Amino acid sequence: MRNQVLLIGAITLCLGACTGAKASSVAKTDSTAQSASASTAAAPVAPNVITVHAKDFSFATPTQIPAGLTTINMINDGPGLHHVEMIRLDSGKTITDLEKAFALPASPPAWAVFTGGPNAVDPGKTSSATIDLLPGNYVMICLVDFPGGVPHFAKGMLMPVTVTAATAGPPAAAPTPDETITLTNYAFALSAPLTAGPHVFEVKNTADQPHEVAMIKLAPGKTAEQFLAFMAKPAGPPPASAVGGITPFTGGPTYFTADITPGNYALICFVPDAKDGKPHFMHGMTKTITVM
Ligand SMILES: [Cu+2]
Repeated sequence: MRNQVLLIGAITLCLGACTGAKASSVAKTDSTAQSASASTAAAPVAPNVITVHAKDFSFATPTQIPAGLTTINMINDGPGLHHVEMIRLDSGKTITDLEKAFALPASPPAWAVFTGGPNAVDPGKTSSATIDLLPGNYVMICLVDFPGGVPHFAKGMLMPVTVTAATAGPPAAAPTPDETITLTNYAFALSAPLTAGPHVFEVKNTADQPHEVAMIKLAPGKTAEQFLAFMAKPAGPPPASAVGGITPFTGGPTYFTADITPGNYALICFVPDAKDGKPHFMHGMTKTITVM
């Protein structure tokens, strides 16, 4: 139980601008606690933490990450909306192969494994997600195509990242969620009504294709439909702010944190459908939630 408290502490710390120094001091505290009780089994440790800066149109990121559960804190340096998607390249495929595949109208090939990451937040904010990284070659990519319809990876937001063998020691324990979101074709199901306050969300995708959670806080009186209309054709002030979530992935679980305040939220999936290429929100994959 005490370790769970420590883990939640680490995640709460990282909701703000989490630095590598903070992360390593958390890890140190944890390993000191372990050696103090050497007679007990190795205690689980917090996930590895990395910090990524995103801006128009590049990422500043560590290019080598040890395998295992990893909390990615993405700081959006703006001025646009950005997110982090980690795509694992299997079958010896390269970043050039991925760029070629994305240039075709077809769905992404099976060797491009979508593993998620922190979803879009407004400029100046931090989005935090925890995902499990296997050793291999990954591409960190921004699929956001707002404004103008050209995906940001085509403007430079793609970076090769090598996930190396896990570091020695006990494996990291998963964050302790207080809410589970289950993704299906084409719906979001919440395990409990959403309440105000900081939350750790667990997200499971039980479908046969990638889905995402784009979490949006609607401006007073605005609807998810008005937000989607704005995304298609921006005019006037944005009717919502982006507050994070998890980028497209299969399987899971993945985790993200968000501080929820009273008002209306929308969960939206923008992933193009595997069968007809239409974004999943056009298949009904939006959910509006009122938080008292
Ligand atoms: Cu971007």
